[in-house]
Amino acid sequence: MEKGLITKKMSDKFWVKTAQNLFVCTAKGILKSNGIFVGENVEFNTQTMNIEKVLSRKNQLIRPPLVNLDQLFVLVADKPQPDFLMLDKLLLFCKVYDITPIICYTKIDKSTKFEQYIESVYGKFYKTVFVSAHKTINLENIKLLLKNKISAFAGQSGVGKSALLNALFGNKKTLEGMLSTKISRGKNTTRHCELFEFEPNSYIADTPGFSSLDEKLLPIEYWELPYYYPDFLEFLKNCKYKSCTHTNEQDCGIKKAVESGQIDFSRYERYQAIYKNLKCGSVSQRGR
Ligand SMILES: Nc1nc2c(ncn2[C@@H]2O[C@H](COP(=O)(O)OP(=O)(O)OP(=O)(O)O)[C@@H](O)[C@H]2O)c(=O)[nH]1
Ligand SMILES: [Mg+2]
Ligand SMILES: [Zn+2]
Repeated sequence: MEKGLITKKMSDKFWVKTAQNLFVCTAKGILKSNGIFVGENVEFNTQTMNIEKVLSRKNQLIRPPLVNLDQLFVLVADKPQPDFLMLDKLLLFCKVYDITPIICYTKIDKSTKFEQYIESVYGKFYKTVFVSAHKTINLENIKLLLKNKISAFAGQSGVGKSALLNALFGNKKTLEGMLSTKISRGKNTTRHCELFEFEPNSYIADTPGFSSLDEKLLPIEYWELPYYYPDFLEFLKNCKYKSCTHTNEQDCGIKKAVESGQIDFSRYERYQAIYKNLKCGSVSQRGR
């Protein structure tokens, strides 16, 4: 039996990387039906090439479908127009699953319309990097952040994930898509997640773009939501009620911070939307 890391999955085949080699394995029975994902640590039989055991996971994302991530680079750009609700959801998933998020503003060779917004709303609480794949701006910073970690690039289709990976590691690791000028949306060129080992113990995954992410999949209760907002924390003590949900209550520290401009109004609106969605689908709400 040997231990390895799943770096790629295609139909029912798994690419398993060991310290020395790369093997193509299969899986059977319950292991297969429970799902084995890219990023998984496994034990496999070197005679039969069968995966026998999946070791315990540090975390598991559904979108992108990856396990054991250390870091997630959430890409935004001027085009396609940023989906800040998606950004907030990805930051929330990272917080819940203990993955370090990095907001990566790319294509800065073109324009940086939202730079000020990102810096003022997120800059104090999340790491941000401003890069260009085409003009190789600030790529060295990203390389340093990637060292000895399992990381992934995530974000809307066409935001530039594959381009960034190609710019970082040359030799056209993945296919960069054409951005349709009419709708400013990328063609979905990346279809699966795959981990590239660019130096020993340093892995990066390109991921397919997606347009929705369901917060109801998170293993949290709706009332826990504010605690996953680092920008809310210092204001919670100003709420009159301990169980304040920061939605309809009077005398709410979060709402006051929104009124005084210390919390961004649209970020708060997005919090409300996520809160409502979590509440209507929550486990306790369904009476368990
Ligand atoms: N000007 C400029 N354009 C870029 C940059 N990075 C990517 N693009 C363009 O943006 C478009 C989409 O890039 P991709 O890298 O394919 O986007 P993606 O995020 O991988 O898209 P999916 O695989 O569909 O999820 C392409 O036309 C790229 O040439 C950049 O740094 N500057
Ligand atoms: Mg891509
Ligand atoms: Zn409150």
